[in-house]
Amino acid sequence: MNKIHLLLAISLSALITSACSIGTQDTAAKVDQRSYVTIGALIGLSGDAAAYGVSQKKGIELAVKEVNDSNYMGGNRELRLVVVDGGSSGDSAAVAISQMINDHRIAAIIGPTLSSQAFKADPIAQKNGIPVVAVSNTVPGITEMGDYIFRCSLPESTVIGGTIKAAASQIRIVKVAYLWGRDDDYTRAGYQAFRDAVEKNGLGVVADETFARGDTDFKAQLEKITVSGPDAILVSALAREASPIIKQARALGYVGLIIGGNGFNSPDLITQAGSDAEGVMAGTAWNIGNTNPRNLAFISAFQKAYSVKPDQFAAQAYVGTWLIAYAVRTGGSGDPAAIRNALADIANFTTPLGSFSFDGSREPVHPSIVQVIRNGKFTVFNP
Ligand code: 1QQ
Repeated sequence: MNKIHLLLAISLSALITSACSIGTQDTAAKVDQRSYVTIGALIGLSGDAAAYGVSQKKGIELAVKEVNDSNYMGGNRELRLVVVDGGSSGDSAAVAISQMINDHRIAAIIGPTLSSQAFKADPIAQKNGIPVVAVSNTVPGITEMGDYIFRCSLPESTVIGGTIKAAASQIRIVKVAYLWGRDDDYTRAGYQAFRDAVEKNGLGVVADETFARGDTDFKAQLEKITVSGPDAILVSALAREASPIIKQARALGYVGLIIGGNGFNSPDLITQAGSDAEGVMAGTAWNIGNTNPRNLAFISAFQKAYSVKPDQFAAQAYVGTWLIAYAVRTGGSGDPAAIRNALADIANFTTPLGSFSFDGSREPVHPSIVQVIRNGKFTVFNP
């Protein structure tokens, strides 16, 4: 090697070394720029909430994978998911959210599953300036907890209002009986929503009975209700209590209508109540039969990933995750405050729930649906 060649070789190797070190610095710089946007999923994977939470987890994981595979957020940003079991009580959710916020640099939170948990957990996120997208909280007052709290789950009053209107005008029910859980925020709000809708539609009330979370025997209340001769029993219950209520009502010989709300929308209800669930009505934010192309794409991807059909809770959790990704993309940042501001601006975003917007109070705007269980499936009520 002559002198010139030697010099060339040395400078070439120096160039390569410096290019490599630029590469290393570059990668480090990207990490510093929060190229990972960490989402905390606080969902109920144990206890009463598991009838919804297990499905929510699937919806969230599918959305995260799709967002990352398509580099949807741009700028080398990727979603990183932290899933935490919030249990089924308010206290367990509060502990879980604090731990999640302490242990990770969380940019946004999805959950918690039950409204009774949200009332304990969300103020902690609000205080820490981390946006929350509720994907199954339907009780009034959720978004009023603060300007960082959003929900993509339709309030119970919306879905129940539509269901009672349909039952009154199409099935011509006249007299109703209430059976509701007295110790849970969701079941109490559902009872209130039923009462408002009953009054609005001019229906009569022949019985009003309650139960507690965890009860398994509802015969005493159902006997009083059946003797009073209602055209419909309006049940405000989580899935765990709803299934035995339906079975025990039928066992007592009640053949009339049974109507529920969001709490009924778990496939567990159909599995557990079996043929007794036939004809049960429930309002919903989503139905598997909706043929909008975005919904069809979601259903097909979900079935491919998990070999089971999605339910309302999977659909809403999937949408909640996409809303956060969309907010990162449109806001151009993975910082909590920027995500919060971009979420607030979301309008007419195409989702499996239909065209989705947040109103000025961070509440969801999209159509609600009335369902009836036919041949073991939630189908759209179409009299
Ligand atoms: C709430 C609900 C439950 C039925 C959802 C899982 O709507 O707690 O608000």
